[in-house]
Amino acid sequence: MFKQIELKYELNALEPHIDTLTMETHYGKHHAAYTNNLNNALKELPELVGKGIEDILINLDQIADLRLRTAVRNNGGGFYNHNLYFGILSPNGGQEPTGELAQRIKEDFGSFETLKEKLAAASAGVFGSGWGWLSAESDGKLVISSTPNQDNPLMTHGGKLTPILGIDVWEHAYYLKYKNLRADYIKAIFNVIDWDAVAKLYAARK
Ligand code: MN3
Repeated sequence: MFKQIELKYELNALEPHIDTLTMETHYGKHHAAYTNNLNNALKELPELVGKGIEDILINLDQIADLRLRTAVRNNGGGFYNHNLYFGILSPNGGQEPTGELAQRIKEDFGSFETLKEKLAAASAGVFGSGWGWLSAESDGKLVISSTPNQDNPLMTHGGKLTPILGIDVWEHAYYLKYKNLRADYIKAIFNVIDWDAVAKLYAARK
């Protein structure tokens, strides 16, 4: 049984950048539903019991039944992506990265500001529902990408990229407060991204 990440902050703690009603709906309904639907799909896939979610998502093509493969792709992706998303948000976020991650950002993008601009542009440019991503290769190189739906870099790069930061640009992530202004939501979310949490994922990359 996969379980939603426990939040390290209250549902109203990310105000005014992420509003309370959005958090209640997003974490309490959407993420809960992905998790529930994933667990239901896995009841029909006993061979996957005990595997980690990363392993399952990297090897989706090993699920022979196309209905179940789609269910795990969408709901397993939704489960994993939101665990990452809610885990790298914090009311104490918005700081500058430090240490190894900061050094690599400078090497790969020139500056933290440039990284934020490029990540914001990739996220804003998703057509329809999807995600903007910052991931790391095993040697530490940082890669920005985007995916549709609940796909993620584990699926698109066969495990060669470890996602370390995901920006959810589904309308359910921002529409209650920002309406059609996705770019304003993306600008605001940088105020609550916990770069210490991102750095931990970077250090733990595979
Ligand atoms: Mn979402």
